[in-house]
Amino acid sequence: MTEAFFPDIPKIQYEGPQSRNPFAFKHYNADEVVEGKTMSEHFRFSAAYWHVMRNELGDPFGPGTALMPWDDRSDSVENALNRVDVFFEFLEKTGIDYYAFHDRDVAPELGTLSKSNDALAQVVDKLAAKQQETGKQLLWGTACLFAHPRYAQGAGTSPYADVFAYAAAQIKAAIDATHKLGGLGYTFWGGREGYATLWNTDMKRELEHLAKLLHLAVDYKQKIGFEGQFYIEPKPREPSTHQYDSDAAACLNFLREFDLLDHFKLNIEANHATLAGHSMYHELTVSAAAGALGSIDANRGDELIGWDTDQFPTDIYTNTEVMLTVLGMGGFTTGGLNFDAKRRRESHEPADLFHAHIGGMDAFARGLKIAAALRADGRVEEFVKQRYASFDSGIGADVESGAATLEGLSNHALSQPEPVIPSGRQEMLENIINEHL
Ligand code: XUL
Ligand code: CO
Repeated sequence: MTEAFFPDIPKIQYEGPQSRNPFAFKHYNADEVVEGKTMSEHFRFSAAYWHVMRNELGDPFGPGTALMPWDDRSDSVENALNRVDVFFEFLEKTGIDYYAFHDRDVAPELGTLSKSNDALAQVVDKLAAKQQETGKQLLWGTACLFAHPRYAQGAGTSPYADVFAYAAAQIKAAIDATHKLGGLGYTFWGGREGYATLWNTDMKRELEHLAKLLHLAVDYKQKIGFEGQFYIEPKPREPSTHQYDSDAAACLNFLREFDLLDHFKLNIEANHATLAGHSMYHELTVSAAAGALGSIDANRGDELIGWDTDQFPTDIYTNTEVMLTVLGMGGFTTGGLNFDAKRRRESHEPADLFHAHIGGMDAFARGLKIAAALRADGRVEEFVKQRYASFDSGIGADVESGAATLEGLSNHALSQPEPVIPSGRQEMLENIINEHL
């Protein structure tokens, strides 16, 4: 394979915690076995095409700063095809096995839908060839239904039927592309599926339309025999004032209300969780409890900034919670850890792409090791088990089995002294976590 684009960057190798080489892993050791699986099997790391290849690092106050010497900044298909070589060199050198894309990341939006579809098909052929050559896999594909001005008032929730149809057309082409590439999943993130003001919005109709669009996608998926997992990705706002897929609980309720729960799992993103006023751990726990945790967009926010900063997931405490949840559900099936994360605007050199992903992978390796150590230690798990032990027998078991009645519980309470409850021991448990950090 050509290695023309990052000439100064070596293939990143594991050198261990003592290494001071910035282009080496200190903790991520792809083949190291933890709880019976290699690290690379646990994480299923994925790189986001939109951040690695297309994010120029602009912000609302200034243009992009990213140096991309391989990119002529044109909308030509040639430029798009050339980016594929750059991206696969990046995947090879970082040892990341999966990737994710939006249709418009990999191929340009051209003057007409049919030209855009043709461009996408050409790039997909090249992606297929590169996958074949390298063994890399598509974690999920998606359609960008939020950037073009036609979607300014929504895609599936647009008040305008022709916009709804355009969104459906883009989803069809993006599912076709994902199917052709053997994608393991397909994600729906509704950046504009929400509202700016209720004064111009028929919420009930918009929600029904969104559900209709997802049903149409499910029907199409079944028709063409695409077996990848559908995901819905919660986020409360930005760009919309309010997004309907606001958090995991809202998504689950929406899916249940519209009879979609069998066809979707959730793709949970850390910075979206915090924007929703939740911790990542909360969102993962809600999803996992519903048997609906499918995949993860790995990143983090900034405590001092109230928007979606999409920083690399370097917080070891959060990564420990993530990996505890993933290990607890028996690992990913179709999903993985997709770095939906971008460099800071100041980190504009190509080398920074490597530092960023190395940091995320190392920080997750530490999270995994700590999570595995906590599970082997067992004290936290045992504490939680004991905390609920009164439901294992007697009146508690009757509650869980459905044998209890309100009168029976009343008689039980009347016959007992005032309940004395033990401590929740939060600080002691936090101390145990810190013992392993
Ligand atoms: C936006 C976001 C998206 C989705 C895919 O905040 O997370 O990039 O992951 O559309
Ligand atoms: Co995301």
